[in-house]
Parts: sequence; C-alpha cells; structure tokens
Amino acid sequence: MPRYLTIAAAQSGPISRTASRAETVARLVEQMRDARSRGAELIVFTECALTAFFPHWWIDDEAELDSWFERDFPSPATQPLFDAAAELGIGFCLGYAEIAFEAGRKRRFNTSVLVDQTGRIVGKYRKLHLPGHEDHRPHNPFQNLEKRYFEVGNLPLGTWRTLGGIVGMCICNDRRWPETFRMLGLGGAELVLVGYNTPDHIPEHPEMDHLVDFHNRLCLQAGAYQNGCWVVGVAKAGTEEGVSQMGQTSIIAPSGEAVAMSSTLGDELVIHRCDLDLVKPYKEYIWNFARNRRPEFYGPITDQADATPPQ
Ligand code: ING
Repeated sequence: MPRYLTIAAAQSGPISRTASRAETVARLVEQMRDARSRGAELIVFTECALTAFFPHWWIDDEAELDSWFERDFPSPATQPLFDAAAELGIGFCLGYAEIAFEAGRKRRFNTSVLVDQTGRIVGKYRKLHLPGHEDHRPHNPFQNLEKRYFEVGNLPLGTWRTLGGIVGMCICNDRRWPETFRMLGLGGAELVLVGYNTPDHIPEHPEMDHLVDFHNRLCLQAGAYQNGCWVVGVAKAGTEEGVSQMGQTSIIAPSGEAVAMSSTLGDELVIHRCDLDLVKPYKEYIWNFARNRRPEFYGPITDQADATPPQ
C-alpha cells in the first residue's frame, strides 16, 4: 500500500544582505502557497533560509552579528510562516541562525526546525559539522566563518514520527559525513531533509571546484541508498553578495536515484509525490541493520599498517 507524501523542495535564490526579515518571510510564504496549490504536504526550505549566508563575510561587531540571528522563533517577523502552515495544512522544514540562552549564557547555533501541518514545531536540530575557519582570510574571495559564528550543535541527529513517516534533518556540511546519514538511518529515518549554502569555488582547494556538483550528488545519493531513505537537498543558489553558489536542489529516492532536480539558480519549487513505502525493500532486505550489520566488529580502530599478518 503506497504511503504517499508530496514534498516541495523550495530552492532559494540569493537573499540580499539588506533584505528585511519581513520581505524574506513573505517570499517564503509565497512559496508555501504555490507549493500547497500544487499538492505539496511538506515544503523544505534551505539552510539559513531567512537571511543571506553571513558566514561568507567578516563581522567583528557583536550587535551586527546578532542581527543575523533569531532570538525568538517564531517571532512577530517569522510568525507568518507558522500561520501559513496551519492555514494551508502544509508542514515545513526551515534552517535559520539561532540565538539561545542556555546554561546561563548566549549561544549561537546553525539550526533547523521541522514543523507539522498544524504549525507546531515537532523537531529541532543544530548543525554538528561546522566547515571553514575562525580566522579572517582577506586574501580569499569570500570567507566561511561558521566556526567563528556558530557553536557545534548540542542536539542529537533526531528522527520524528510526523507527516505519515519518520523524518530526520541535517544541515549542509553534515551531508558530507557518512555518520550523519547512518545515525539518521539507525534512527529509522525514512526521509532526511537537508538545506545547504554551497559555493561553487573552494578557495583553499580550487582543484575541486569542477567537482562541487558531483560531490553534492554523491553525498545525497549515497546517503539515501546506504540507509534506504528519501533525501531532499535544498540549495540557496545563485550569486548572493558576490558568492556564486550551486543549485541542484533535488529529491532522491531510497534507490539513490534523483527523481527530481532544479534547473535554475533562483527561487524554484521541485515537487515530487514520494511513496515512503519505497524504503521497505532497502531497509528490510538490502540494509537490514538488525540482521546484517556487525557493530561488534567495527573497531577498535588500530593502525594495521605495521601489523604482522596472521599466519
Ligand atoms: N557549506 C559548504 C558545504 O559543506 C563546503 C562548505 C563546500 C565544504 C565545499 C566542503 C566543500 O556544502 C556549508 N555551509 O556547510
């Protein structure tokens, strides 16, 4: 019996650093309305979907840095997203920069929330794998200062029963680490939602530039196939404040096949009716974790290079 969930991957074109939250939220709500009118029950926005990707530039004023973050979520500026979810009956996943006051201090995270079709937050995740650097590198055409602006997340790679399935989230660089998808797979994820801001130039390693699109597909498709889950990858695309970013927003089936992909570098909805039960042959036969995995033999990690081979 097919268990369909129609998903809209909402690729975002560039967001100006001068755009107000209200302008950007209105843009996202318009995508929600468009997605719902085309049958979507879930819309997936990208990483840091409310603002330009500010880790691309040096900020040494705390007040300016804080202006890129959400202290309250929802806030009056972002409440329209939740109102639209409840009005239209569409869930959403959204990445944003979060300020939280925990353990008696202000903390900053690169965060993603999962909201159901009633507008209720059902899940939250904070990015674990922070790429880039803490130092200012003025000789680079742009920065990646996530290690400076965000703390490593302090929430698990969770999965939640909602929207008729088991859903997990990760954020951008997380998708490059196989542990991410495996932990979500072990958590039973049938659907993994991931937004990304990925430049098509790597200042430290320009020899990889021509592989940016391939590496994105490799990570998403391998993650889907090796854990028998659907994967929705959503780009902030186009040239944003001088930084050219890849698109390639896509929906990947548990087979690892890309069933839908964007063809622009702007705001674009990529919609597919996903049968969540397509995970079954992979989870129950190809990757039967309970019967076929052997964690008891995965370690300890030792340097076998100089070991004497068994006689
Ligand atoms: N961006 C990039 C990403 O992981 C990156 C950083 C690009 C790392 C290319 C390695 C290679 O897609 C974010 N925001 O993590």
